[in-house]
Amino acid sequence: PDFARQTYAQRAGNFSNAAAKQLLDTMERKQSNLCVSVDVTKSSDFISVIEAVGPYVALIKTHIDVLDDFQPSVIDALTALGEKHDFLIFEDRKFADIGNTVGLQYSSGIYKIASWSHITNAHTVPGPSVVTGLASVGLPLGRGLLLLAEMSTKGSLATGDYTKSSVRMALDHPEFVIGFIAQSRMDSAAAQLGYAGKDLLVLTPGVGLDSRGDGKGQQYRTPKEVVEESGCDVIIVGRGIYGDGRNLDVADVRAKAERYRTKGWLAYRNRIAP
Ligand code: BMP
Repeated sequence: PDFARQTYAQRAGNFSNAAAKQLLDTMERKQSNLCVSVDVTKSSDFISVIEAVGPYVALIKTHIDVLDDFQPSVIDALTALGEKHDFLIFEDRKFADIGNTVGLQYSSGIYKIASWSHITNAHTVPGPSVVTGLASVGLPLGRGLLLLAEMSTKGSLATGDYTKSSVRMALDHPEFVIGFIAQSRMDSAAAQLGYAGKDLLVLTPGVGLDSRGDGKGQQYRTPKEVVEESGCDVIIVGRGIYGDGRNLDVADVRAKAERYRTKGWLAYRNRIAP
């Protein structure tokens, strides 16, 4: 099957993992393939941005460790907004250690990521034990994992054989790994590895409509390039929506989220019914 031509609702049936099904169903229900990455350092701004964009997103991505004034109550507020606005939560933790350590980092410490984040991600550099270590914590909770198969940054080393080996790691753990952070669909790599029948999601950062880069290595492509031309499933947008995070203009943040949601959905419609 050509998964890139299926609807998100159809694809929910391709997954056994609860978080993947929930994400695809949410995308279909809200007609949104937008994930907003809320990389601000004040908890009050964090909540303000999420309140503003909540109606337009299927997923909120966090870097919970950049909050200067983190308190566990922020997680309660985030979870409540997720229920109110019908979105899932993705902590962009990029785990990259031995299985025992990543299991502890996922379950414990100040953040207790596994207790609130539906989806998280990992670098594949340690090999398959990073997946099994995280799965031992996340799978009983119905969580899902994304593997970083490619990065958006200039000069990224995650290319070629590294990317292909990351695809193999995902295909070997279909109950917990739901897809990738990547810049394009991984179907041809999967087919080369002899797994043409397995659907995996592609969530893509480095998306912007008004800029091609940030001067610090980030590279931006448009929703059309990412979803329609490269076959990715979810656009991840941060500063394209809230700028540098200073002097937040909530009405403008809302308008930008609406704009990215519209562009992302149009690119998806064009892809499934060209
Ligand atoms: P922005 O749209 O403001 O450039 O933010 C992009 C977000 O996506 C950041 O949170 C960054 O950590 C993340 N990200 C990325 O930009 N490129 C990758 O390859 C992987 C990421 O997780």
